[in-house]
Amino acid sequence: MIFNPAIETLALPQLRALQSERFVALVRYLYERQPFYRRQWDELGIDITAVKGIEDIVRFPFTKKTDLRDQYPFGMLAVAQSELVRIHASSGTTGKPTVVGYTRADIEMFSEVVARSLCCAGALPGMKLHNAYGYGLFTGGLGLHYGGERLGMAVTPVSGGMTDRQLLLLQDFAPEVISCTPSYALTLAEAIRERGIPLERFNLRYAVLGAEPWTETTRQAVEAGLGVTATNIYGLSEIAGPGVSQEDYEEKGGSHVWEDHFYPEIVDADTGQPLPEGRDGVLVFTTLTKQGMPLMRYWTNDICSLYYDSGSKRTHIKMSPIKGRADDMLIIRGVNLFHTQVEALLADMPEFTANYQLIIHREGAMDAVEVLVELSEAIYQAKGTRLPVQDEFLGALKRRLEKKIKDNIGLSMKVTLADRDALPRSEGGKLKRILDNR
Ligand code: DLL
Repeated sequence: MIFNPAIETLALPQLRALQSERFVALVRYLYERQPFYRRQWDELGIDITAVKGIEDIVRFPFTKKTDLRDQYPFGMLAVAQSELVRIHASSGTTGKPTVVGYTRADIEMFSEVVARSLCCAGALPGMKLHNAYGYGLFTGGLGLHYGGERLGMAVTPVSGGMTDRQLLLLQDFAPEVISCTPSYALTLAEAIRERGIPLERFNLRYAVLGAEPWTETTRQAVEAGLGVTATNIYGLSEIAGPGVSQEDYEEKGGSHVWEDHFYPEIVDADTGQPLPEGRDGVLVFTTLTKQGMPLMRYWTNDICSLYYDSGSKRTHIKMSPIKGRADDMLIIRGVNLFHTQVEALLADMPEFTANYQLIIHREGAMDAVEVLVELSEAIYQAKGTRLPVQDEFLGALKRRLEKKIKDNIGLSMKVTLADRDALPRSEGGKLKRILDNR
């Protein structure tokens, strides 16, 4: 089902006209109400009366996370604080959090894009949603919650963690849809396997996974382990929260950006110049309809590409899966590396689980990467329950992955085989895959 067919299948010329109209209004709105932007644009001599359409967006500078930090807590608001109905914040690893304020209309828009996303993921009105995203300052919990209700689902606000209780509710409430981080979906799938619960006890059909990068390797494991069709949901608090883009459950591959509200661009990480369709670069968003805290050309730091897919049910542009964040990109001996590149290579290797970790350390003057991968149940069944320490088979397996990494990524990495369940698991939230010991 398409939640809002009039908008989601709007022909591109009309979509562009709508974006232009909204963009011109946004520029005026920000200039009148937002001292930060007015000062910045005045200093740069930007004549806002010359802004006629969305193509003029390139005249404006980017907004960076540091701008939001500098304006902490409420300096980015374009409305009086009394007009807000909700405040979220993203917990930065260092310093002060990034604050986002929503008006009532913003929450309605946010709920609509999540409702669209859920439909795009396969959900229908009347189904039940088991929402295992964290409730709190994080936008995942409340974001999916309001979107599910908006679609007409019964939402259980389970939040993350307490895996045994999750399994109980999944069996007893029999939801068709689950939403959580991909790493937590792996935790749940493993817990089901370990406890020997047959998949027939569950009624799950769709999983809506996001908030961290993931690949086909994780998709295979989650789909098999939970008996679902798993799709990608993307978003960030600064722009709204989850539901900025969503992958279609039948098409898979890329995620539709809801372009009538969020105007996406891909730009070169170094020069900031716009890049053509299909090229990887930094994803930048302009919010076209927000009232509380609209952002102009917000630099997400996420790396992906954008492309139109004429074979799709919807017209809105698609974004490729996020490779990683520019600030999480490793540069190892001159080669750029995202951990998702290693994850992707574990697909079609049934000897391993989808759990892995990269450890970066120094070897003399050089950076070295050790890849910890976990042996899957298949190996134990093949070899009995105890693993021999020295085993030709395991040695060959290790060398096979080392060669695959070298051939595909162009870097030599040391592969270390970990015992099943030895690596850290998500306990509900985002999982850290890289340990940098340099
Ligand atoms: O993670 C919002 C969200 C909640 C999205 C639930 C999807 C599901 P933040 O905590 O502000 O918001 O983190 C945003 O997380 O810039 C990306 O780096 C990363 N991210 C979010 N979704 C995906 C995804 C939420 N599907 C940051 N794939 C973003 C890859 C993702 N990375």
